[in-house]
Order: sequence, then structure tokens, then C-alpha cells
Amino acid sequence: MSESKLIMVLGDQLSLANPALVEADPTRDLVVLAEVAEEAGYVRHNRHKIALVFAAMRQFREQLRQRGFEVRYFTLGDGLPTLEAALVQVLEEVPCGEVRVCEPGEYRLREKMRGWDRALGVPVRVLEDTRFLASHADFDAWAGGRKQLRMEYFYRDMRRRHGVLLEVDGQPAGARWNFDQENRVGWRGQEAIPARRELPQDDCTRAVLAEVAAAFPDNPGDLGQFNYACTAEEARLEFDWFCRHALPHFGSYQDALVEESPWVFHSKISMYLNIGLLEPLPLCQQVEQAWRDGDCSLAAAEGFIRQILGWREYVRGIYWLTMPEYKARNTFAARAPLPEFFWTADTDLRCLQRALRQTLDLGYAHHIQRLMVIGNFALLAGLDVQEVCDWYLAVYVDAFEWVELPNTLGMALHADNGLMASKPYAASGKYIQRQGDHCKGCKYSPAKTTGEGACPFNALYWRFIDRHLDYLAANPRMGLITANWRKRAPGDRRAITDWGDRCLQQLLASSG
Ligand code: FAD
Ligand code: DLZ
Repeated sequence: MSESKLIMVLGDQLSLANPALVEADPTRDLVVLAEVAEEAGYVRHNRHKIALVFAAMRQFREQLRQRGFEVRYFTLGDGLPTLEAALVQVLEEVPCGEVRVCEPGEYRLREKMRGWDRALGVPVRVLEDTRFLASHADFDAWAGGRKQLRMEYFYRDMRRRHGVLLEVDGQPAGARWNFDQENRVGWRGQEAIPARRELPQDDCTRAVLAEVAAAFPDNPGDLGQFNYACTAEEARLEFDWFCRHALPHFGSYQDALVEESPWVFHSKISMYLNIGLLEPLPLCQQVEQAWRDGDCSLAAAEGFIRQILGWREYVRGIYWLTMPEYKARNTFAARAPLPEFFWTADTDLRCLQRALRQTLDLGYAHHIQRLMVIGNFALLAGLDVQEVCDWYLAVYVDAFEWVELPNTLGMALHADNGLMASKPYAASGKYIQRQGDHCKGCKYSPAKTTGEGACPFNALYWRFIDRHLDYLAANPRMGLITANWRKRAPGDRRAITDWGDRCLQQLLASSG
């Protein structure tokens, strides 16, 4: 008879499809899950994230026990510093011939695992995470030899490979791969936004919420508003709700900025996908079926599927292809310290205040808030890349470095010299006004660039163009803008950039 194995399941691997569990034998192998100080504290995680991860870990423990597994579970109160310490403790009690674990989603932990063999005195097998649709080899093969790694071409390959939204002849449904043009409607209150479900809280969730509130008094997150699903079953119900009530409008309002709702028509499922409660392909298939059944437009279905089959898999590929060097990139040498208002939401720019407030309170902001409001501000203000990335890793309930870093460093800050995005996502206040209704309630006007009451995003935008003019002028997609800026009278340019400097000083000082 072969020796028993010790299987470690991390807090973001809570799925029976976890490769370390797939081949496990409940009659022989032992599973360990551990809430530990290091994982809970390597950034100032939003309390929603810690609570979700712990509650889902405890629910998963029960699921494993029902399947006949013996599970050793450590709570944070047991006082273990690291995952390694948890393994050491279990191995002292129960000798096992091998430790098995699915590879982690963060380079930091992957590096630590390299030392586990020696530290534990047993072989440690780190298995590839099969819960993604593109393996490391798939992505490397796609990326190999390409000059540019554009998401769009990766996405088309993924559609073909997984048979999603295709006609019988292999052509894209609706004769187009991408309906992005239809996904950009600005918000003017056109539709009623459905209220989200109130999720049930059982004893397990209530206990975790109390423990997290006590153990992390200084972390962001209003736990009184905790409303995340902690089991796979509940997460699936959340997704069904999305398909019925929000998907039909998801496509049109994907880029909308909306005062009345943090969620708008977004799916609110990234946190479940990222910790293993949902799996990507069935979601894409369910959405495709909704379109085929006539329950949503092709633009809505394609817009959603592109995010999961395209962006999500693509950013993960970029992360593992480029780490650890990627994390040190800083194209614009951006080094201004992160303003305090990132932790308090105390700013009078309405769009920024709304996005930061819900981020801190709920651990959630939708893509355009992350990219075009908060990220855009960080880019234009030249905030330190590493500090901004650490902030994003801390504040969102769905934040794990494999997905957070490329989105922040690459997409939002363009600090990877355009590896991911063909131009910086820099925008003035006029973009924010076009996409939503925040400006109505703001003391600043997007119609003005300088002078009292001018929207700071305007002058900051031109200040950014001016500071990086040569770099940006070399980008064909920025040519028109940089040429127009160059044509303006030097005095005008100076007045705008000076106003931008002044706005920035005031914004940074007012938050100190
Ligand atoms: P929806 O808008 O409903 O989209 C559906 C799903 O598509 C999401 O649940 C998500 O799984 C996937 N998706 C959409 N866009 C992306 C993307 N750019 N990259 C990867 N997956 C995507 N997403 C995270 O999961 N974790 C992060 O830490 C994270 N950090 C981000 C930081 C920045 C600066 C930016 C611009 C984006 C970030 N994103 C991150 C991507 C995206 O904003 C979130 O996935 C999305 O807002 C989650 O909300 P939702 O589930 O309602 O998404
Ligand atoms: C995010 C998180 C937190 C807050 N706590 C734990 C924990 O105590 N134990 C654990 O196994 N995992 C936790 N996680 C998830 C890990 O941080 C995640 O597995 C790594 O960051 C790799 O993605």
C-alpha cells in the first residue's frame, strides 16, 4: 500500500477540481487548511476579503469531510505564523510520505514553496493549477515569438480552442469576434438597476465576521455590509441571478459610471472565480446558452465572455510569463507617494470619492472605476507604481497578485512600457462625464480646464501629456493628441500644466 499524502489546500483553491484533491484518496490522505498570520497580513487586506476567504475555507472543510476526507483545520486563533508552520505541525502528528499542493496564484508564495522540501523533510509536489483554461505551456506557446501580446488575438484563439460563441464553420457568432463598440454606453439613468440579493449568513459566517472584526480592527472594510457568497452553491445562485437580471444590460453599460449603484449590471463574481467557488468555462457556456435562448443580446454575451475567456486568462498568462521582473517596471518613473485619501476616500472629486468609498467599504469597484477613475488618477498624478499596486492588492475582495498586478501595473499605469495596452488609459474629466452621472453632483466642472471649479482631471491629463510628450508622440495611437498639444501656444500650455501642478499639490495636501 502506498504511503499517505498530506494535501494542502490554500484559501483561494477551494474547489474539488483542485488538482491536489482530484487524485486524493479520502481513505488514506489527509487534507490541511490553515488560516495563518502571514497570508492574512502580507498587505492590509480588506476585511471583506479575509472574511470571505476564511468563511469559504471553513465551508469547504465541511464539504471535504462530507466526502470522507480527514481534514486538519487551523483557525487564526491557533496562532500559526505561516502555511509552512501548519505543515510542520501536522507532519509532527501524522507522518506522511509526500506533501501535495496546487501551485499558488502569487509569485511570492511560489518562491517560498521552493524551500518546503528541505524545511519539511518530505518531498513536496507542486501541481499546475488546472482551474484555468490556458495552461502555462499554452500561454507560452501563444506568446512565443510574437512582437506584441495583444489580448484580442489570444481571445480569438481561446474562443476557437474552447468552442465558445462559434458558428458551425468555426467563424465567430454574428460574424464578429468583438462587440466592444457596443459596450460603451454612458449612464443617464436609462434603466432600472435591480437590487442585489441579500445573502443568508449562517453561524459559520457570523463567527468569522466577529473574529475578523476583532483581529483586524485597522483594516478597511465595513463588515456590517458583508454580502458575499461563501459556498460554491451560493456563488452559483449569484451567477444565475446575474444571468437573469443583469446580463441583458451588461454589454451596453459595462463602461458606465453610476452614482446610485456600486454593482450596476456587473456580475460580482470575480471573488468567487478567484477562490475556486466558480469555474470559468461553465460560466461562459451558461452565458452563451442565454444568448442562444434569446435571453440576452450577442453583444452582452460576447462582452461578458471576453472578460472571462479573454482578459482573465490573458492577465494570468502575462503575470507568470514576466514575473518577477514585471513587478519592478515603472515606465514613467512614477514615484509620488500615495495620498492618504486612498485609505479614507476623503476627497471632493466626486467620481474618485464614490469609487474609493465603495472600494474601502465593500472591497468592490467595477472595472471602469478601477481603471478610468482611480487608476487614471494614479497615472496622471504619477503615483508610485509599487505603492499603487500594493494598495490595489490590499483593498479588493478579489485581489490576488496574478490578476491584480498586470491590471494595475500594465493596464492602469502603463508601467510595463505597453506590453499589455497599446496606449495609456489616460483620460480627462470629459471622459468621466461622458460615461456617467458623477459630475452632476461634483463641485468641479469637466467643461473647465483651469481656474476655480475646473475639474482637476482635465489639467492633470494635459500635464501628463506634456511631461511624457516624446514618449507618447512615438505611439501612433497618441499621435493626434500630442500633435495638437504641440501646436498650442506655449503660454496656454504653461497655464494648463501650472494649474495641473497646483491641483495636484492641493489634492495631495488636503489629504495629508
Ligand atoms: P464583471 O465586469 O462582471 O466581469 C466578469 C468577470 O470577468 C469578472 O468577474 C472577472 O473574473 C473577469 N474580468 C473582467 N475584467 C477582467 C480583467 N481586466 N482581468 C481579469 N479578469 C477580468 N480583477 C480581479 O479579479 N482581481 C483584481 O485584483 C483585479 N484588479 C484590477 C485592478 C485594476 C487596476 C483593473 C483595471 C482591473 C482589475 N481587475 C481585477 C479586473 C476587473 O476590474 C474585475 O475583475 C471586475 O471589476 C470584477 O467585478 P465583476 O465580477 O463584477 O466583473
Ligand atoms: C487571501 C488569503 C488570506 C487572507 N488568508 C489565507 C490564509 O490564512 N490561509 C490560506 O491558505 N490562504 C489565505 N489567503 C489566500 C492566499 O493568500 C493565497 O493562496 C495566496 O496569496 C496565493 O494566491
